[in-house]
Amino acid sequence: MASWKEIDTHAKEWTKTAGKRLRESFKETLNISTKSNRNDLVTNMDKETEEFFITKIKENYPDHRILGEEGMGEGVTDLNGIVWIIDPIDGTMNFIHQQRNFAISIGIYENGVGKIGLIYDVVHDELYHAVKGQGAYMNDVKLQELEPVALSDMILSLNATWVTENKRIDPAILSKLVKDIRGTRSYGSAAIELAYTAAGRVDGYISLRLAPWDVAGGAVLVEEVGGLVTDLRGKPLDLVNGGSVFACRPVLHEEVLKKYLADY
Ligand code: 2AM
Ligand code: CA
Ligand code: CA
Ligand code: CA
Repeated sequence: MASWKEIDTHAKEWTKTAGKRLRESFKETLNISTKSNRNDLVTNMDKETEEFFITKIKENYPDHRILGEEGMGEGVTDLNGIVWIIDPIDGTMNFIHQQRNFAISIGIYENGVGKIGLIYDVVHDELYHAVKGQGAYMNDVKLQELEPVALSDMILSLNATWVTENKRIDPAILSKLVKDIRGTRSYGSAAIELAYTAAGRVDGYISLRLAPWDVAGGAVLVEEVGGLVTDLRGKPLDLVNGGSVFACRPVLHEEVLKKYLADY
């Protein structure tokens, strides 16, 4: 069996190569189509990037399985064995409209346990990276263990959707939290928001609707620096079906769950 060190080296190398290709694609014309609705976008580069990873993984690790957003891997319905959970471009709307604030996100899991997390902020050339039990890094800089902060000092990454009328949560619940903390930020890429949580640039991240590939890489990063990643009820993430996500510094995670999300 391949060593984790080798898998890790490959994953980093392929991510850098795919990122370079994405930067180069800025000078080409994008082919954009919609998925479930007019704001749910996908481009030829999302598909090309996912295909690139699938080809590399199959060539090198034929027994590994792949769960990717664009569905070019096989239909994965459990996390048995080694599974690469891949979002080729997280933040496609940003990729199209801003040419920044998007990332390649990869989580490599063994029997449901996150072993490697990689989030590559392609335009800033920032590779957030963790191997379980070996620390987390942004490029070559080691990320510090997350310390608790006071709720009144909290900066929360959150999409405004969740404090307006929506199908998933009573907006009163999160607006109360938003009023009590220092401030909110919204980057439009779950992967970047989770990487920022791991790096301590924000203190937490909440979303009511995420897919496995949005969080698989970020969860490994955040947990490696002592943060907590659960759903909004404090339960473990469902990395096959997706759902809500609350990633946060220690202690503060529990406080927010108890004081604000008990009624959710
Ligand atoms: P994407 O760009 O890969 O689609 C935007 O707020 C964040 O939510 C991005 O991480 C985006 O990922 C993700 N997202 C967009 N539509 C989604 C959907 N229908 N279900 C889950 N996540 C979604
Ligand atoms: Ca998408
Ligand atoms: Ca995504
Ligand atoms: Ca995507």
